[in-house]
Amino acid sequence: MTATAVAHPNIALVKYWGKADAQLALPATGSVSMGLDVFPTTTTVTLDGAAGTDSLVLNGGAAPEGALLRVQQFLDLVRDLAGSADRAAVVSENTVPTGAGLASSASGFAALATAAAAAYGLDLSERDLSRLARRGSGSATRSIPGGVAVWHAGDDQGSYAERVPAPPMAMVVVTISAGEKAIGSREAMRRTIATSPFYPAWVTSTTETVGEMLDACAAGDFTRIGELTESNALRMHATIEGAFPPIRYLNARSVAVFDAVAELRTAGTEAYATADAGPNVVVLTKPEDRGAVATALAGLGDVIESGTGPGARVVRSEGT
Ligand code: 2P0
Repeated sequence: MTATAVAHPNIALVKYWGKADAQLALPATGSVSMGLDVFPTTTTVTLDGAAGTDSLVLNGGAAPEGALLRVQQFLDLVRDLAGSADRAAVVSENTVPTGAGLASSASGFAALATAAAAAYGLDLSERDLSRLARRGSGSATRSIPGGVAVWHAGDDQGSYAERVPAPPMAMVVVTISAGEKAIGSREAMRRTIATSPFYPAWVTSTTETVGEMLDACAAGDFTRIGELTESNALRMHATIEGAFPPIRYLNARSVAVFDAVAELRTAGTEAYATADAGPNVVVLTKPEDRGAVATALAGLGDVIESGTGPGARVVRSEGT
């Protein structure tokens, strides 16, 4: 059996920051995202009953040991579900430009979950596929449905992502730094929970914001969606900066993009900034404004425009 799947990254409008259960990858709060239509990951999983171990090729080269281990642990979950002992060869092509600063784990584990489920003959609903992707990486949960999606907090059964109705939206990715981030989000989440005095307030306020965001999406209220997006991103960064030792992802050039976005609003163009675990900034716009926003921000970094993207899907499968 072999299956190939494609998945896209997503950018959170209401952020996921911290787990309630690391083993089951249950988030401390819900989150809401927009899927992108750029930077797909394409992953092929081929079962090999004769192989003694799983293998992983990333962008044509041997994968780092840590990445292979994470993929093997994920495939163990799939094998448990399928009742199979077969090892697999995994080949993954990630089109995120080096240093774009968009986490590849969301599209990566969404594509892997989709391809592996098909290759191992699991017939999973979208909900169960998103629960499975969650075990690979939290943000991958939201790349299964694509579009504008909510990832529910809850127990193992209840923590999945699904699409929600929303107005047409676009994003402009502003890449500031090609450098590796100083500290990975997994470790940074742990440190934030353990040491930031602001973390309990983050959980309380974000839980509230998820509800407000879903209301704004259902109402098609782009302005409210944008205001909540920028506010929630800054609250996340404030919470992370409250950790000890402190973690600061935004740099002076990131802040310059937030300022430029505020100036765009003053000048009458609706745009709202957000940022994840790194210095790059992503700007939420209306589809009709994305070109103008990209032009206005072009001097501050490399800009790439994106519309709202599709969910993960199998593009090829063979065998019996
Ligand atoms: C998000 N981020 O909601 C947040 C905002 C980064 C900042 O999800 O440990 O790679 O694999 O569950 O999903 C990045 O964390 O973490 C992330 P794990 P993940 O998009």
